[in-house]
Amino acid sequence: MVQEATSSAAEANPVSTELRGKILLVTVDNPPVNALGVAVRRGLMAAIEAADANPAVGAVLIVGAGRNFIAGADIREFGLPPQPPLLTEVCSRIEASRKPVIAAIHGAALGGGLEVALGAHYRIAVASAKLGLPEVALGLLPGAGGTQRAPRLVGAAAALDIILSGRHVGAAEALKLGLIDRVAQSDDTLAEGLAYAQELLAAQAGPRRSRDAQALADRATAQAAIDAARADVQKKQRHLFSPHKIVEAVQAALDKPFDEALKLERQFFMQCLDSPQRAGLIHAFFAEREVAKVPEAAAAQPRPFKTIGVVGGGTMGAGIAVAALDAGLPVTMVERDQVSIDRGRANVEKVYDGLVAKGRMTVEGQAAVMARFTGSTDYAAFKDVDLVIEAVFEDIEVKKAVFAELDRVCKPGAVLATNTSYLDIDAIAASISRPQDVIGLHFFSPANIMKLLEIVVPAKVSADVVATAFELAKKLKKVPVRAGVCDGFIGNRILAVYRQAADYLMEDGASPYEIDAAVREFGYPMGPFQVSDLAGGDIGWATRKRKAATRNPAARYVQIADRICERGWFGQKTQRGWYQYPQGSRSGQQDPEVLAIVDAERQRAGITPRSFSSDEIIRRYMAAMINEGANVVHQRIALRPLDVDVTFLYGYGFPRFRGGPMKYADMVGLDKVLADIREFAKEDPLFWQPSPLLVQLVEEGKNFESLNKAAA
Ligand code: 3H9
Repeated sequence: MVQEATSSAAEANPVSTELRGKILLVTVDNPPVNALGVAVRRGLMAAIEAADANPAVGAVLIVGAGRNFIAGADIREFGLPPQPPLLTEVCSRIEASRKPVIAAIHGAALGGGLEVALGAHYRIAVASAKLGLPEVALGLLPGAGGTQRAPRLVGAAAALDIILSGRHVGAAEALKLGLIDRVAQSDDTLAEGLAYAQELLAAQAGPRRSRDAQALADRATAQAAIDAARADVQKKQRHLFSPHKIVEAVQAALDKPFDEALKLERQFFMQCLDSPQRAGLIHAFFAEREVAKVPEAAAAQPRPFKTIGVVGGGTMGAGIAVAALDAGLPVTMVERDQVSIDRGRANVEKVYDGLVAKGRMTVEGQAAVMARFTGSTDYAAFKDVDLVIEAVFEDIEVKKAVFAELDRVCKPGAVLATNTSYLDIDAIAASISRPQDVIGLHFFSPANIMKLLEIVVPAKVSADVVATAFELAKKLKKVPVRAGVCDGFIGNRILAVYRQAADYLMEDGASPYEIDAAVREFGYPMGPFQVSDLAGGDIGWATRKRKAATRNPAARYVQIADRICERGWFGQKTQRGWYQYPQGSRSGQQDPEVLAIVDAERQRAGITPRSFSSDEIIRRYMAAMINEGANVVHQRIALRPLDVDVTFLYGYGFPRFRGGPMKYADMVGLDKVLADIREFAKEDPLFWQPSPLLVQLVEEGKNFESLNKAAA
């Protein structure tokens, strides 16, 4: 056995080679995920050169060390000057090898990782391997031959599906599609890869290049698939840049010789790389991983939890119960009486009934899940439960009464959580004998679907309870964001402010329909007035009434929404709100009577309406959001700007390709945002008070990202 280093700095080389008989074993070992940084690219290039030059080598086997084959290009290198060799050159060099090259895949073979495998001549994968070309999720396209080799191997329709969705393809499906040649019999990737290589050697199978594969031979079928994808992307992904380029790259695979099309793919890749969408999406990728890095999780071990309690069987409580059941946890739900607990159980069951009806769950599966659910009207049912989440009516006295019961029955060390969306958790914690165990877990509705979980950290909570909450989020597959205690925490506090900005815009002259249209054009799925109709106008109305007594009388207050609610127009559920929903339709129609109410309110307030361009609507809407986001960071309600970004990406429909409000602010330029705020302040200095943090950053010539970096 010959251990052969491919560079003089062997210890720094993440690609090692070892001759096993006639097979050159090439191992990529670049933790954590074997990303294809420059050293890996150089190592692979050198390994293939060495194999071609060495007569003792009959075949090459590429494997990944650790948990994955290769997870793709090194995303951290994007935006830096490219270092040779380019990955596309590496893949082409592998493909050009005179010796057969085999990729043996386990774990993730994603993006550039799969492209390396497609550059190889034969592919074997263990059954649990996940293959995919997820570049689209980063605002990119497969830029190392993926848009050319994949269609040639699996056809245009399958390739477009894989590349445009970015989904992970299991080994069995990959085999069926023709993306790989074999699914391994066992999980021993190395042994299986070596055996396959031996077999190929014995059969004298030479290189077999993906560029020569023939799955595009039926041109008419391929063209029809491309046309369908083009139409679909134009309709559904209007705002995005890279999907359109993906379709054109696959078109080139059909129209042009391989080498020419490969060059075009590179050009498209570079255009994507330079787009602000790439910057926004990659920010989102790292931000959603950074949010879980909080001081308490680093300092303390989570408390073990095996059982979950839920107080309240309404929409929220049932959704939380389903989220926990879906994660395999047993759930005990307590309600105040038999009727309520029956309704709570029915609310949980309804979710699974829906899955069964859609064929996504069997009746037996449903029964097995429901066997883990216990309903009770007695708090004593919580006596052995490790973590209880309260989801009762939003009233501090009601919540305190629930916590008094929990304090009485729960075992020492049980985590006691509240799902409140704005109440003072410090006050709830102070009302019982064990404030160190009390934390906020703010789920978003529907709680079994929405990914965001605000973990609200009161003053007296112990670090291990915070660590437990982050562990729970992981178990429930939620994206956790750490928030401090204040009215509305991160998300709802900021929402209240930009929602107000939308109301001011409306009273000053923009129609709710113009505002919604501008916000949709910005990339949101819905505008704020549509969201209000969906959520129910009565919810906001109740909040406004609650806050009326404490509202600053000098602050501007727009009454239009109250006029709408007074008529009982609460949105979709009443078939009328800001829009009309005839016969329960979900797509609203503009309502001239609403416009008349808006007009009457303007007159009452003595306002002469003016027109607003979409651009100005967005500038005001975003300035309000960013400014309050800066306040939230300044007051340490959010640890970092990226926590605000993730909150809005996962809880409020903020367009992911813009990276979140704070990333968007960085891209616009904080000086411009501040200049806007100062301009708007001339009309209403009370509302448009620049955040001290924003002012400070502009003065220091810094951006929000500098704070993310400083915290890392
Ligand atoms: C591409 O390939 C372009 C090419 O077509 C063309 C080029 C010319 N680079 O997710 P985890 C880090 S684009 C750098 O928590 P898991 C991650 O930030 C790429 N770093 O683990 C984290 O760091 P930290 C296409 C990366 O087990 C750590 O690794 N590929 C990369 O839950 C662990 O990650 C993709 O989009 C990377 N490529 O999931 C795949 N990937 O510990 C992206 C991860 O400091 N990656 N990191 O927080 C994934 O989907 C998941 O990471 C994976 C593992 C499924 C692999």
